Order: sequence, then C-alpha cells, then structure tokens
Amino acid sequence: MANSGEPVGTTTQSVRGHFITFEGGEGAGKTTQIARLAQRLRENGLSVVTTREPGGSPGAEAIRHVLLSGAAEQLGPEAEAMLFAAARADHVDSLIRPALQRNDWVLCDRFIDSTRVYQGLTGAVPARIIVALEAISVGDCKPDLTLLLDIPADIGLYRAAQRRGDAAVDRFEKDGSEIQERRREGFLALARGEPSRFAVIDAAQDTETVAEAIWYAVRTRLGIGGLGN
Ligand code: T5A
Repeated sequence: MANSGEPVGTTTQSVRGHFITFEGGEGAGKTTQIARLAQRLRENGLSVVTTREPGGSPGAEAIRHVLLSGAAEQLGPEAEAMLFAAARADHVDSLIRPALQRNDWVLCDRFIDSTRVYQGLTGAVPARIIVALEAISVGDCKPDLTLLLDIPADIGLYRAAQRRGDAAVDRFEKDGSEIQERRREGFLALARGEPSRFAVIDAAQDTETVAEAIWYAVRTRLGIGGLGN
C-alpha cells in the first residue's frame, strides 16, 4: 500500500515532478491526447512517463482484468471500489511516486476522480468510504493538474464503439447514455469544486484543437510558458 508504515494520508517523501491526470467519460479522447502531450513534452527535452488506471503496474494490470471483465461486479460496489484502490496503491508505490521523485512528468489516464465519479457520485459507494480508500491508496500523491476532457455522453460512446469494433463492451462502458451523462455532470461538479486543479477542455472538438487547448492549459497552469511549441 502507499506510504506503508506511515499514518494514513501522510508521507515523508516530497513530490518533485509534474503529475497530470486525464479524466472524462468513455471515448473522450484521453488516450489520444496523452500520446500527443507526451510527444510534445519530449520534444522539449523533458522526461515523460505515460500510464493508465486501472493498471499501470503488473499487479494493478492483473486487477484491471478482474474489474473490466465484470468478474468483480457480483461482489458489490464497495468491493469493486476496494479493488480500484488496491490497484491504485500498487501503481502509486511502484510507478508514479518513483517517477515523480526522479523529476519525471507523469501523465496518467484516469485517477482518483474516476473513482469519485464512477464508484462515488454515480455509484453506490458512500463518500466516507471513497475518502478513506483515497487516503490509503494515494496519500499526498495528488495530481498537480487534472485535464477534464468534457464531451456529451452520446458522442463519447459513439467514438468508443468505433474504436472497439467487434470487441466486447466492458463493465462500465455498457452503462447507457443516461448514466454516462450523470458521470459527465459528476466530473464537471468536481471541477467546479477544485478550479485550481482542474482545467476543463471541450473534447468534442477535432483532435488538433483539443491538443492545442491542452498544451495551453499545461503551459499556463504549471507556469512553464517558456516551453517551445
Ligand atoms: N474506472 C476507472 C472506474 O470505474 N473507476 C476508476 O477508479 C477508474 C480508474 C476504464 C474503465 O474503468 C472505469 C472507467 C472506465 O469505464 P478503459 O478501457 O481504460 O476503461 O477506457 P476509458 O478510460 O474509458 O478510455 P476509452 O479508451 O474509452 O477512451 P479514451 O481513451 O478517452 O479515448 P480514445 O483516445 O481512445 O479515443 C476514442 C476514439 O475516438 C477517437 C480515437 O481515434 C478513438 O478511435 N478520437 C476522436 N475522434 C474525433 N475527434 C476527436 N477529437 C477524437 N479524439 C479521439
């Protein structure tokens, strides 16, 4: 678990690199835009680690399979939330925190806000459990910037279906557009509550326009305007 041996929610290790998370609904374009941003940062001579949740470390990838196949659904929402937290704790300990301590940039596809929305706001898991699991799994390893790729649920689901082709729909993608729209509203509510951490990006635009909006947000929010194009 993150910070083993430390009181829950605290750490003695300071985070030095930049930690950016990408959040949003299904098919919002997170994977596409993480690759674009990583390339741009590398062109500026920066060391970048890209990763995803659930997953990102061998242990967490094993848990990802259990979660997205739907095998854990019958255990109930709280058990699913605990599995997301267990995966996250391993991911933070084995990949994210060491990368930040090396002064790398970490770009992560989904993180704490996905749990807050999918399991919490639009799931059935009480807020006090979400808060406790987050403290145990993440401690103070919080994102410096969260890019919320906001998109109408129907457009996101259409894009996700196009990308998926004939492959089976996963545990959370199978939920209809009504719940996906509630998730969208949940993310937007989180962004309103933490405006200094979140930048909301209109992800319904074309890929190039979204990439430019993200680049502007990264440069201005993280105070690195000196970076080139
Ligand atoms: N989950 C996750 C929880 O419930 N709790 C948690 O705590 C966490 C961490 C993960 C699932 O787990 C749930 C949420 C998810 O349901 P996943 O397989 O990792 O599932 O999938 P997602 O994160 O949902 O990501 P997707 O792969 O569905 O979508 P992306 O990455 O947002 O989108 P992307 O880049 O793959 O693009 C989708 C398609 O659209 C095209 C792309 O080419 C691609 O074909 N596209 C565009 N088309 C037009 N215009 C643009 N601007 C486009 N950008 C991309």
